[in-house]
Amino acid sequence: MFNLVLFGPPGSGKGTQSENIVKTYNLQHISTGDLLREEVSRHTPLGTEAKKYMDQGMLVPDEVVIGMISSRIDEIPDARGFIFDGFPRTRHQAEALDKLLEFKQTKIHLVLALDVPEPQLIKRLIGRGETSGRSDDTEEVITKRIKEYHLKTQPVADYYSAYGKLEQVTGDHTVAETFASLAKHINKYLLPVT
Ligand code: B4P
Repeated sequence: MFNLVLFGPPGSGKGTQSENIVKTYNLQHISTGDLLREEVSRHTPLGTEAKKYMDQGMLVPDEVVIGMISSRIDEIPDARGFIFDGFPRTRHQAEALDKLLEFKQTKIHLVLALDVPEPQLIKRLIGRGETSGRSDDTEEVITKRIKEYHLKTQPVADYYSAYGKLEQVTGDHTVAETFASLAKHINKYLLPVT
């Protein structure tokens, strides 16, 4: 089993690149953003609670997200591996993920961090907001999400760096060029299936 974390600030292209990685390496995609948005659209109690945080550009409480991840991993017992997109976003989430994977006798093998300059992030997210209708893609909320990232999520990079698992990848080239840079790292662990 090979497990990858795709890391980076809001709008750095985690969701975009995950699609390519999933197809090329046959990994199971777990995106906490997608899982939360699904709960919101189904108007579940979890979704109603999460929406309050998401609409303000804040992180959803750790326990909610960790519980969701744990059940999703359990649903796919024979996976070739997982790509975690947008998770972990706090040090507490990173530690919880390590414990969950250890219980399944596996671990995080590689963390790829997408590096994109802040003006570019804002431009991309405003652009996405114009078509996606996502309530957290307004300029005011985007600014808060980026602040929240620096405060709570950036330390996750140090956590993985201390274990020698972190690799930085430039994320402001085209989607194809960025994918090629990510693939160079993944190929050291796993052969493409396509
Ligand atoms: P997410 O859904 O994870 O969203 P994201 O970080 O904004 O986007 P991503 O980096 O995936 O960017 P994308 O590929 O779409 O989080 C949303 C919210 O959910 C969070 O704010 C939080 O409230 C909550 N949440 C999620 N996970 C959580 C957790 N673990 N704990 C607590 N709360 C959590 O790309 C963005 C845009 O850029 C797109 O329009 C794309 O087309 C464009 N783009 C991508 N790559 C490009 C490139 N190379 N060139 C030009 N444009 C590009």
